[in-house]
Amino acid sequence: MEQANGPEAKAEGKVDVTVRVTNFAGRHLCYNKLPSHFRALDMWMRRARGSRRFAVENRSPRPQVSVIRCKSRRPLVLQKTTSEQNMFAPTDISQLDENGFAVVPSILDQETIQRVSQLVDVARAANNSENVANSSGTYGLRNLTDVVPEVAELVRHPAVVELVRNAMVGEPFMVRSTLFDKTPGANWGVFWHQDLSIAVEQRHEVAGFSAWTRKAGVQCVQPPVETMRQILAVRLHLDDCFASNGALKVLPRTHKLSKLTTAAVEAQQQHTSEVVCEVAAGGAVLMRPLLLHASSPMDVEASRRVIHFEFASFELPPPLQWRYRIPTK
Ligand SMILES: O=C(O)CCC(=O)C(=O)O
Repeated sequence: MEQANGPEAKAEGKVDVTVRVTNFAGRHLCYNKLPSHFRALDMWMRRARGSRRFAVENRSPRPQVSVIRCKSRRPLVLQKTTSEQNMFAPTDISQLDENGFAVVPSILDQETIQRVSQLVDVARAANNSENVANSSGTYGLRNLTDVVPEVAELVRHPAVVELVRNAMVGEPFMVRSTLFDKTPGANWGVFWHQDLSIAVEQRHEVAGFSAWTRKAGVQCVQPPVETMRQILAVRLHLDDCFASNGALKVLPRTHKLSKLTTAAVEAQQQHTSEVVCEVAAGGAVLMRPLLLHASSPMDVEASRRVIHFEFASFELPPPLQWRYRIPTK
């Protein structure tokens, strides 16, 4: 692979790789472009090679085509990614409404990733009331823009703005921010669930709004399901994120359902093939909150920092108000 892309490509840290995906009998399934960052690609290929589900062959030098054969009958989990030139094209997220999620590589540049990572790590080390922690340290930060105000700059980052505006109707603003991390000391997983709550300024009894709770001092409530359908989660990755270090897993198209009971969640899990949203540092996963999602503990010693933003472009029924309302411009 290194030879095929030439020393220049490696020096730049980039490769342009097309992967042909076939079933194990060799029948063509699709072509996928893989993440263009060499390290991410390398990790991905190593993982695919190590897996009993895939056979990986490298083919023709330029453009490089790797053939991946899927041994299992379950669909191969590969994100549709695109080249850097057209990564903000609407087609990148064309499946969002149908599948309830989309994976978009290379949204944030290296400098931004490093700066935000440093700020977030400093905040984690401090003892904030927003910290979600165990004895081994902090593995989450709620109300992230309260703790690290600079994170709000990401909401106005041109690539993030373009992405969010392509995905939403109206004038989007950010209504909630959370840091999710996994560490060897806090190696958590979360079972299949939907995100059902929003953060509001103050409690007011309004028809259709129920299950009031306070999280890290912020009033939260479950709005009607139609309200949740209009929200978009944008997860920005500060670390490479693969199945091995606890990437988000989703059950495609389940966002079209309503609020699900535990039994209904289990039934969906039986009948829907999960997709692992693998993405390199700097990439994003877009997700509708009602989509069933989960994540597993890491199999490797790593960290997995994800900034999870939620965006809306509508007001709540008065007198309810959003707790956070950070505009994209
Ligand atoms: O980041 C993860 O792995 C899980 C996040 C999650 O459970 C959520 O967004 O509700």
